[in-house]
Order: sequence, then structure tokens, then C-alpha cells
Amino acid sequence: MDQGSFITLEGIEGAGKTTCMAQLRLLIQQAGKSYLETREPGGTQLGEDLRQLLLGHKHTGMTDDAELLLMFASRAEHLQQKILPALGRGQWVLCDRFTDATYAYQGGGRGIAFSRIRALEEWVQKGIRPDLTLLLDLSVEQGLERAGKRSAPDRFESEAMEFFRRVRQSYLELAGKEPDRIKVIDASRDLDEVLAQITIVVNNFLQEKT
Ligand code: Z5A
Repeated sequence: MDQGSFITLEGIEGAGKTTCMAQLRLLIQQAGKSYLETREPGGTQLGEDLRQLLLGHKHTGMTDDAELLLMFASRAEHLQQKILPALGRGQWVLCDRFTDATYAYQGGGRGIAFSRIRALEEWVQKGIRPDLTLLLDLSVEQGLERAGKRSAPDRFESEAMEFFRRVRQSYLELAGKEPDRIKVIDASRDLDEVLAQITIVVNNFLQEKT
């Protein structure tokens, strides 16, 4: 049976993950792979309900620990119900955000110690990690300008610039520690240039897998 891979997209607000997911999907389709496209928080009924709690404005004063645990509750359900079964069937899993977002937002942004996040990662994921992560990197100003044109800000998008600077910095530090897995894409460029970078990285990865 064909062996699947787990690919994630990451970046700050407005980095272009949704836009770039379409290109990733196309490349995986062109390679003839069966795939599951999904997102976090979310991806299951429970996960999508948790997403509404996490992104909506009903619980603006949510504690940092509650936010972290809800992210991992969504992830636990997602892994058991969707991601692991798909990988078990030999499918490719294309996921909009995963645990790198937790290190960046709850770790870098909120200031929760990475060691506590790692403990939850080990407990919930039991060694399951993405095989490839595309980190769409651009300045906070550019990201928020793009995101702002799109819709009303969610609970995260209402944070201050300094929060997003820490998030971006954490993402770049994660990429520095794991350059083989996390590929930094310059998302500040015109869309066709960004998509060209993604094509090169994903095609290289597909070649390595075959
Ligand atoms: N979160 C967390 O804190 N901890 C966790 O563990 C996880 C998540 C998993 C939901 O994420 C929130 O959850 C997120 C972090 C937190 N914070 N927020 N908000 P989300 O991924 O669903 O939400 P988002 O970051 O706002 O993503 P988005 O809405 O999907 O935006 P995007 O995908 O990055 O951007 P886009 O919609 O593709 O593009 C934005 C606009 O820019 C759009 O008009 C595009 O046409 C345009 N665009 C895109 N690329 C370009 C280029 N290259 N040039 C010009 N214009 C462009």
C-alpha cells in the first residue's frame, strides 16, 4: 500500500495559508495521491465546536491554560478520528495549522513554557508529527493588512502587534531548529512567486518519498 505523509501549513494571520492550501492540494492531486484536507483547531465535529469557542468573542477572558488545553482537546479528537485513520489508509493529510501553531501562539504569544506544551504534545500525539511543514513567513504589518481586508477580526486577530511579533519570532525559531521539516516560504512576495516556492518544496518532497 502507498504510504501517506502528513503536511502542515503554518504562519501568522493573513500569511496566505488558505490560498496556498489550494496549490498544495493541486500538487498532491497531480502526483496521483489520495488525500485528506483538514484544519486545526477543528477537523471533527467536536473540534469545530471548540474552534468556535476559541476564535469567537464569547470567552474573551479565557485563561491561557484553558486555551492551551482546548487546542490539545481538539487535536486529540482530530488525531484519533481523522488523521491517524487517514494515514493508516495510506492517504496524505494536508492540515491547515497543527502543533507548531501551539508553540508559536500559546508558547511565543501567550508566554506558556515550551516544556509544558511539549508534555502535552507527547501525551496527545505519541510521536506523531508532520513530515513536512510549510511556514509562510511575512511581516506582521503585511499579514494583518491582508487579513484585515478579508473579514472581522476573530479573538486572536484582536491581539496587539507585539503578540504577533512574538508569534512570528517563535515560528522562525522552530524552523531554525528543524530545517529539514519546516521549510520557510517568503510569503511577502506576489502570489505567483509564493506558489512557485511551494511547488519547488513540495515537488522535492514528493521526489524524496518515491
Ligand atoms: N491557533 C492557536 O493559537 N494555536 C493552535 O494550536 C492552533 C491555532 C492550531 C485560527 O487559525 C486561529 O487559531 C489562529 C491561530 C490559532 N489565529 N487566528 N486568527 P486560522 O488559520 O483559521 O486563521 P487565520 O490565521 O486568520 O488564517 P486564515 O483566515 O485562513 O488566513 P490565511 O489563510 O493565512 O490567509 P488567506 O485567507 O489565504 O489570505 C489572506 C488574504 O491575503 C486574502 O485576501 C488573499 O487573497 C490575500 N493573499 C494571500 N496571499 C497573497 C499574496 N502572496 N499576495 C497578496 N495577497 C495575498
